[in-house]
Parts: sequence; C-alpha cells; structure tokens
Amino acid sequence: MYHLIKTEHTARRGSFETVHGTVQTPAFMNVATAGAIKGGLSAFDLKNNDCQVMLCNTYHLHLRPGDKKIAQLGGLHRFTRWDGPILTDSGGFQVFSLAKLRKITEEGVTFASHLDGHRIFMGPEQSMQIQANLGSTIAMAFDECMENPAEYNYAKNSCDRTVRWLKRCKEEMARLKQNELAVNPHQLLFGINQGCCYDDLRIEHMKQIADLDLDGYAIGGLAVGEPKEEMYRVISVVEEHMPKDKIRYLMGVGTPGNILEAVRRGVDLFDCVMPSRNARHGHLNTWNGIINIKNAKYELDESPLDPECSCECCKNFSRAYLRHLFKADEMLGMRLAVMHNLHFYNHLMIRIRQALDEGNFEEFYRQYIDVLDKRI
Ligand code: PRF
Ligand code: ZN
Repeated sequence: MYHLIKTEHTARRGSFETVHGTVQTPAFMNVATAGAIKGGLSAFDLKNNDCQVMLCNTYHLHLRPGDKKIAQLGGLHRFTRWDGPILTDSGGFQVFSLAKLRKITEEGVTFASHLDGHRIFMGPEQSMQIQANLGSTIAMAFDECMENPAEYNYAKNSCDRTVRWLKRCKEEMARLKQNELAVNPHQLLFGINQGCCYDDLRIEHMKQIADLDLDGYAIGGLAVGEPKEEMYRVISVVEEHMPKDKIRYLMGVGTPGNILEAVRRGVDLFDCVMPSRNARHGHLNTWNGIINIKNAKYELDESPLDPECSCECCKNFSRAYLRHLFKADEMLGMRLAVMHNLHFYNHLMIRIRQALDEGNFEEFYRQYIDVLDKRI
C-alpha cells in the first residue's frame, strides 16, 4: 500500500507498506544481483548502511543456485538473512542484456545461458513461478526492454505484447499466491511501462497497464543509451498518466543527478548497479562530486574520503589508506569503497526525504544538481 504523505510540485514524499516492513520514499534499492552485493557485502552490511530495500535478479538466481533450491531453503529472505523488503527483477531485462541467441515469440523468450550456453525458455508464467519460489516482497512483470533506438513499428508491437504478457503475469501470480505452500502469499506485482522514446506509445502503454490495477508501476526501457534530456522528457510524459495512489519506480537509474531530476518529476523508487560498480573501480561519490581514489594526489592525504559521510570507511580510514588498498589490490579496499558509495546513495535519499518533509526540496535540488555528478 502506497501512502502519499506530501508533494512539492510533482515531487512526492510517501511510504510503502509491505509484509516485510514499510519503505520511506523516495528510496534507493541496493542491488544484490545473486543475493550478495558485489564487493563482499552482506545483508547485515546493508542494514548498517541504512538500506531499505534489497534487489535481486530472477535470471541469475534461476541459473544458480536455482529458485527451487532457494524455495526448499525457505526463500530468499531466509537464504540471504535480509529481513526487509526484497524486489526481484523479472529476468526481462537480463535476458535481453546478458543472454545470447534469444528468440522472442508470443509465448516468451528462448535464450542461451550466459554461464554455460544451455537453452532456457522464460515467459510470463515461468518468471512468476521463479519469483514465487524466491518469495520476494515485490515481483516485477516479465517485459521486453527494447534496444534504443527501436523502429516505431517494432516498438508498437513489442508494447502490445508486453501488455499481453502483463495480463498473463497477473493471472499467474494470483494463481501462485493461492498455493498453501507459497513462500510469500502476500507477494506484490509491479507492471513495467515501455515504449522507447515514442511519447504516444509510452502514454498508450501506461494507460493500458494502469487499468490492470497493479501494486505499483515501473518505468522501464530508459537509461539504455538515450541522452539524459530524452530520459527526463519521457519520465514527465509518462508520469502524467501514472496512478497517483501507486508507487512509481524508475528501473536502473542512475547517477545522483539523475535521481534528483527523477524525484523532481515524481518518481519514488530507484535501483542501479552504478554505486557498487563505480566503487569497484575507485570512483567514489562525495557531497562535492566524484573522486578517483587511485589518483596520486591522495597518496599522503590523511583526510577521510568524505568528511560529511558517517560510513565505516569515512569514520575510520584516510584517503591515503584507501588509495593504498586499491593500489595493492586488497579486497578490503573494494569492500570499503562499495560500502561508502551505498551509504552515500542511501543518505542522498534520506536528505531528499528530509528536504521534502521540510518543503525545501527545490532548494536542495538547486544546491546539488550541478555538484554531485561532477568529477573532481
Ligand atoms: N525492464 C526490466 N528491468 C530493467 C529495465 C527494464 O526495462 C531497465 C531499464 N533501465 C533496468 N532494469 N524488467
Ligand atoms: Zn563514507
């Protein structure tokens, strides 16, 4: 259940109630693709860094260790020891971005595993069954995330098919939740808007999926190579047609600047591999911009990575030490860096919520929009 607490223009401050706890929004969901955060962080590290929602992937967990095994082990919550909300992505996006030799039909997608090449079929029913076995809090609909740019006619047919797939997802999810052995009988289902950068397709698709009265709505198919101005424009076009009483999720976005822009346009939920991936390369977010910790100028720098940050890394260690860990390829370097970036993202969201609560989000936005994505 989404509850709208306050608005500032189109920006929204809300809360989202689930059986695994209430999420304060706007929120960032921390990516744990295969049930762990890359860089060596566990569910307990997420808790300690103010994470609210963990995100895992249907595709990866289906391939390894297998969703049926996770169901036997009591579901993803018990398996990973994360007791808060978990969102699972449907496999739609991963099949299209990772798997090779895929073939799309009305039924679903046949593709080759990126691990060993064996043939797998996944359609709406399979995706729902896998996510039911995982027992996530929120399941995502099985969609096609098109390449960008896509031809208009291809995009139109794909959107129509994604609507038909969504109806099948909804039916299958309802059936699975009836099962008395369901891992999570309260599992929620979010629909995903597609339509490339074609406004008319985006709007028509949004209207059609809004009619299905789902638990939340995502905007997919963005941040796939289009200019960011194009992405912001599409968000605003779609937002007008999104139900006001449902939570909105922008999939796979993005930089702190992207998040500020999207919150300003009415988005409530985000996820992205960027903070953990960047951290593993030594690119670290600070309230003054992005630094590369491997840079020689930090060799004798005894100051913390970010004096405004309260994470374990910034509270205890110097830039010089962190730089050394990276140079020496010590695993600790990556772990601390990832922890810091996740902490930064979660605190960015805390400060965004605070600004909304106090009615000064616009000021917060103006203070940081040209700072946070800048390399320093
Ligand atoms: N669909 C799904 N997952 C996604 C996307 C999508 O379009 C994106 C696009 N940025 C990220 N993750 N199912
Ligand atoms: Zn820090």
